[in-house]
Amino acid sequence: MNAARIDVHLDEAAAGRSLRAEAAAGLTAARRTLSSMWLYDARGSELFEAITRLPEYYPTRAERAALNRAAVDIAEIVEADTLIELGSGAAEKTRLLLDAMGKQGALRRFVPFDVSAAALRGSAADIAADYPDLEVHGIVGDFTRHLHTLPGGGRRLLAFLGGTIGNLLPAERAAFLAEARQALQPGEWLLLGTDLVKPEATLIAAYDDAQGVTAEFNRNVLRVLNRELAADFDPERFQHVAHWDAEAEWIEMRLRAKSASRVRIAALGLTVDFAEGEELRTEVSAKFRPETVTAELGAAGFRLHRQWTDPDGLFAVSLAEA
Ligand code: AVJ
Repeated sequence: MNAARIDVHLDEAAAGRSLRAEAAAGLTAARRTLSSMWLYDARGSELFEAITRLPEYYPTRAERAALNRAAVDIAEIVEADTLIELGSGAAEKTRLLLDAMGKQGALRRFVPFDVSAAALRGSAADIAADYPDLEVHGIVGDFTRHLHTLPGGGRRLLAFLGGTIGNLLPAERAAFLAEARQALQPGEWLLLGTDLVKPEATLIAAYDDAQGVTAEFNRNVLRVLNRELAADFDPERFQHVAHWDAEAEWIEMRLRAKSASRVRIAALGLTVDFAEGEELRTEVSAKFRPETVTAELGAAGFRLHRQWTDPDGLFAVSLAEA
């Protein structure tokens, strides 16, 4: 049996400290914010999986359709022997690339990279079992801090799919792309998935679905804070809000206090008062225009080689050379 090797580069204690410091700052700021990383505990990850199957949540299906069109061309253009996938939860889309790259013939190694050791062990083992000739080398790390730990050698394709880059603020995004460029050698490749700007009604429906799954996903973050930070939020007293910021071109998920409430966050030594109607931002999800993706890649030192979308033009995958 083909076993997967897993390297752990994440110091969980240090990661926890920086996340808590950021939470203390964000919860006491004039406009309250929380890192979207808190959304993904086990229940949050399950709820996100349920979101990807909702009729209104088009990004997952649209990206799959774009990759379906693109995978064979990508494999022939890059001729890579290594596929590195950041945030490698989406095993189904990974397989589209692995299959095309396997047929092309150069592929030898798959490097899934994820913050969650549990998710990584599962997907690495599944891929290792289904692709017996592939060397699987998983890395547990934070893609905003540990890109320099990626194994070198050969000719690598670094894939960052799902539109997750949209969860970074513009300055964080620029820093991430610059680090990705540094981690690659000239002639190696980046494949980037980005959700595209579209009519507001489509976006709001995708982030505020009729069944309320996204609302539950958003409110679950308060349960995470209750458990991880010994807080006493009452999730039922907060309403899910999806807001389109037309200026910044991003969706914000927010939690709006239905009534005035005082929350104790014991592990941070904090008491936070919410006025009725006051909002806490829990996520930004930026939407892109094809030409801004090209420009941002260019600013980081990448050269766009080709861009694909799904047939409806909802989502783009961009292939760029380092
Ligand atoms: C997994 C981060 C790409 O931003 O669309 C889904 C998360 N948030 N519904 C996104 C999410 C609300 C999703 N990403």
